[in-house]
Amino acid sequence: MSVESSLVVDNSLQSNGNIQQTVLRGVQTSLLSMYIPSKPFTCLDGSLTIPFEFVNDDYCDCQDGSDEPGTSACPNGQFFCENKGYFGTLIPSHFVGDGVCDCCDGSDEYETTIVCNNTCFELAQKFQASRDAQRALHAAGVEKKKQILASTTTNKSGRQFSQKYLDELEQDLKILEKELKEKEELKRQAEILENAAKEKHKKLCEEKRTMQDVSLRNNQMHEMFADLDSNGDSLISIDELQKHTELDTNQQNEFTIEEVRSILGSDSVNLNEFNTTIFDQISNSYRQLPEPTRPTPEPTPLPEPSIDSMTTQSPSLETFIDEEDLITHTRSSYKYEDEDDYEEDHHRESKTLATSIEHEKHIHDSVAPEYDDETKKLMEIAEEARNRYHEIGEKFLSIKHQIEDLKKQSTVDAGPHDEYSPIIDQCFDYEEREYTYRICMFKTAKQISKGGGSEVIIGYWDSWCGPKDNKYLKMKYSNGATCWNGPPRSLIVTLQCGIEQKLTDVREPSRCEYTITFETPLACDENIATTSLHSDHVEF
Ligand code: MAN
Repeated sequence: MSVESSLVVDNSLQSNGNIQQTVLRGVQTSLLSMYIPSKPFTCLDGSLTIPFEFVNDDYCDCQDGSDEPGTSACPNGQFFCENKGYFGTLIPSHFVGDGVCDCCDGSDEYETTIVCNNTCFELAQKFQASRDAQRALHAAGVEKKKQILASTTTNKSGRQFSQKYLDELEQDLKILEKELKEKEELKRQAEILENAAKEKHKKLCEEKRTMQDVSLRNNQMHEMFADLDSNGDSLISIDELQKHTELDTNQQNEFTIEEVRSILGSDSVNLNEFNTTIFDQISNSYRQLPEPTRPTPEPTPLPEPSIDSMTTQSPSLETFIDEEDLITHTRSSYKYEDEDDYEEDHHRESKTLATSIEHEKHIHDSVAPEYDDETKKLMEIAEEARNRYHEIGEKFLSIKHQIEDLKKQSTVDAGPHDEYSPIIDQCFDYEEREYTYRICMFKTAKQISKGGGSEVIIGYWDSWCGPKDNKYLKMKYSNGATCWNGPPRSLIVTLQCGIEQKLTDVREPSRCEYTITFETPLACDENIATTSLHSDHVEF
């Protein structure tokens, strides 16, 4: 029946603007066959059979309230508004005769003096208008949806082409994997040569250093011996050593002959004995006596061992150490120009030979060895091999991730006709006063604070969660960041047909449980777009 025809009201049934019915008032059309005035009435739950006069007599006989559909006698009764010309509706029967017009045809207020205007026609017109608007929206949206889906099929990242594209990527990956293995092998070989050369160089440096240390000690030892041997007879005697009171371990008493002898081990020692038994024992505490009358040469600054001296530019180990040089350097390291300086700088002057050796060693140790040309070349080759390996490695990983993403996409349930596939991984923002809400479809939903810029995950893609008959109406994002003293955050996105793709109307109806609407042409329905094209009127 069309809206217009169904709105025709039988005036013969009206009095005071309200519909007058007696026996069958409030009975749903589909149940009329159960109410036959010539027969006893059986409660609809089958619990009791009563004379038909008991129906709508304003006394509740049936437990299910079915004997009083047209009065408010049963607390659980239901009154059927026929609403001719619009949709019939059920209202609780205690609304009947309560002075409020609940049915658009006014049938619930038949007993009262209240005049209910029949608004069913008006409602039907509004419904029709909104239905038409919906139809137009869905029609336009469906066109847009077709365009989006068409452009997606020509887009390689779309799911329609994903299998073909996936095959291509997997082929590329295989080639890259092979290449990566080759580069890895080249790198491995280059690194073997590089490490061997570096190791060789390191050993050479260590040998040089050891020889240098030995030579340095030898020079110090000779120098100290010469210094102690004041009479030049190539022997250090007790009286010569006794002048060095700094060697007296017991500083309270004088440095006795016995104490000196116990250091020397005899009355005198030659160079060899001094070297093997005395030098190391006294070098820590030994200090040179001031030499006021001896003219001192200009102090030559102790040169830092140059990097060159550590490399193979020096032709051989033998020529690497210039002993003469070392003697000059060490001598000058603890000689000053005059005595005043000595007094003044005694503290500094009293630097021991041992510290001097340690200092030299330290300098050697802190100088990074410069590699010889051959090692440098091998290092360059290895570095190049590493770079090539990493270059291919990065390409390999990028393709691998693309494949993983595509595979993941292909397992996403993107709607009954795969219509939501174009928005997989696409992100949409909703700007609100305090936060930006960002939903990356089938992935994550975030709440981004505008003040501090901190991001809170309000849910990860979970599932479709619309009603049973329209599962694809709503999306669920769950397991977001846990609310303080509350549940993990979650979001329900309701999809709605719209011409533009946009998020609207974010809410937090319960703490940390968010809702938002996503308007998209992809949610537009061809069936709705064409429903009333076949008929200009909605049947009520
Ligand atoms: C933040 C936001 C709000 C949420 C509270 C809960 O302020 O995520 O949406 O209600 O935390 O503490």
